[in-house]
Amino acid sequence: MNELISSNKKLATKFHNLSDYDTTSMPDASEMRIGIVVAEWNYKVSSKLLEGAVNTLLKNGVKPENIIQRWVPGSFELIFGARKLSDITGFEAVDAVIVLGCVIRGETPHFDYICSGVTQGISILNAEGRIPFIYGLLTNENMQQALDRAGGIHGNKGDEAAVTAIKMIDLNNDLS
Ligand code: DLZ
Repeated sequence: MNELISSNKKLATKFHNLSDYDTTSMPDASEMRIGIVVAEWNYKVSSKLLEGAVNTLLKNGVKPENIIQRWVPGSFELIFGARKLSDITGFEAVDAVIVLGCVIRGETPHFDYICSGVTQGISILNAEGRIPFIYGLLTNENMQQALDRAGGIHGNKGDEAAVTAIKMIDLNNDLS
């Protein structure tokens, strides 16, 4: 048990860059179907998050035709978009939904309302326990901080979301 804890700790402290992950321990993703909902707001950032997520999914063996992507106007709409994608049934059903967006603190209280709304919404969807919903929302003070995390010096949160989706689908398959 101690060994397990210390190896997990090592993993947690080793990776600072959002795009860093152990490529040798990734589950087989060749049959996974993944939905991605992206907010148009702060397109310069959200399009980079999308690029990162799609590239990482493809790199890990997800088939292009198994990535189902939709745009929504702003981050607040990510919840509805994610829910709708997750409602698809039959052979087109997705195994996980990634939401991607970028909220920048402005001069209005909108920032706090949107961030907490999206966080709560995605938490509720996750708590239903049907499929995993992956939270790829950047919540930053300014545009530079966001760009740093969307393919900049801190990596790309889209990559991180894609890796998380694959791992959570694998966990769900294992436990279902
Ligand atoms: C209204 C708004 C504001 C002020 N800021 C952002 C933001 O930084 N990032 C984002 O994704 N969306 C923002 N929005 C739009 C809301 O998410 C939402 O689209 C509108 O309130 C309509 O429901």
